[in-house]
Amino acid sequence: MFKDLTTAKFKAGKGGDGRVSFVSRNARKLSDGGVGGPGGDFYVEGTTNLYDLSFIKRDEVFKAEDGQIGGTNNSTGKNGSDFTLKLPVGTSIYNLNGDLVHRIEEPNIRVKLLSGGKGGKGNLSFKSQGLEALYEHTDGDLGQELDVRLELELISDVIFIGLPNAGKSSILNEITNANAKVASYAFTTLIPQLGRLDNITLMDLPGLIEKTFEGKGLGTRFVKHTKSAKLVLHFISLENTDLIEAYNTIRTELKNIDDRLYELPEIIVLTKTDTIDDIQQIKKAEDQFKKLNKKVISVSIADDNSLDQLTTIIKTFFN
Ligand SMILES: Nc1nc2c(ncn2[C@@H]2O[C@H](COP(=O)(O)OP(=O)(O)O)[C@@H](O)[C@H]2O)c(=O)[nH]1
Ligand SMILES: [Mg+2]
Repeated sequence: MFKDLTTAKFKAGKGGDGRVSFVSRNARKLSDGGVGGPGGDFYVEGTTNLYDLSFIKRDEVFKAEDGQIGGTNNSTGKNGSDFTLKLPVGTSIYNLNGDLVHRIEEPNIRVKLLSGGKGGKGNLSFKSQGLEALYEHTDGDLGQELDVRLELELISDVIFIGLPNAGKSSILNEITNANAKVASYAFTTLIPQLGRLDNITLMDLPGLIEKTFEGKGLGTRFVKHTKSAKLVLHFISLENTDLIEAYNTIRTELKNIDDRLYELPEIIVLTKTDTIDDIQQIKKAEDQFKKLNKKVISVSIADDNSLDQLTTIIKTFFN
């Protein structure tokens, strides 16, 4: 199940404790315990390979490694390894007071959130304090910790809308690297599908429109994931007998869901041209929308040329 909200605990590593140890020299016992290794730091990094937060269990603990205890012969304990948590681009990290700690805006940039604890002092560090300090040492400091609430708002440039079966998932799969489920059972899932076309992110949001048609009223739950979108592709299957009616049905629905989405520039994508024998009929269909001053293109997943034209139109919009 798609998850865009969760809680977790982030921890940097504890510093290793200082060592108490001795070396015998000329019948004298000398302190030689080293300092503990520093605890690992805690980082976060954005990735475009994750599309939701379902990989995080509620209150899951993510932790950098602790430093190790100091060694003999004044050697420092081993460092704890750093930990990097990868999060989908668009994730905001809040503390439990609700203050924003960090927002993941871009992929592949590592940001340190929490520092590991310093290592404790070994007994060698207390040498100058005389015999009574022979067994002195300090424990390593605790690493910084943070209880967080993670909230994801997906980043997308283009939103796909249309009635179920219009061909949205099929086209997303054809023109991007996405692997969306095709066929009518797909609208039983509520997982937003994203695909990349160069550096443009396309999003098919089953549930935005389709679920409202199922009477589940889930449309608005997904609106927050459309905030960054700049273009709507409106898919209409040429199998519809009344294309304008199909168009208006979705437009009315969209206006109810979100004004901003409704006002975005829109391109009409008439799908499944391969089901129409008469080319004139396709032209007529396009003309109906051109008369409404709409940008329109006809495609079929069986016609590579039409898909190339569609990608060109999308890329040109963002140039
Ligand atoms: N003939 C034909 N069928 C298509 C085309 N595109 C999609 N389909 C079929 O239409 C059905 C619904 O497609 P899907 O991509 O799941 O639509 P979605 O509900 O809008 O995501 C599937 O059976 C697809 O195989 C097309 O260009 N031509
Ligand atoms: Mg679909």
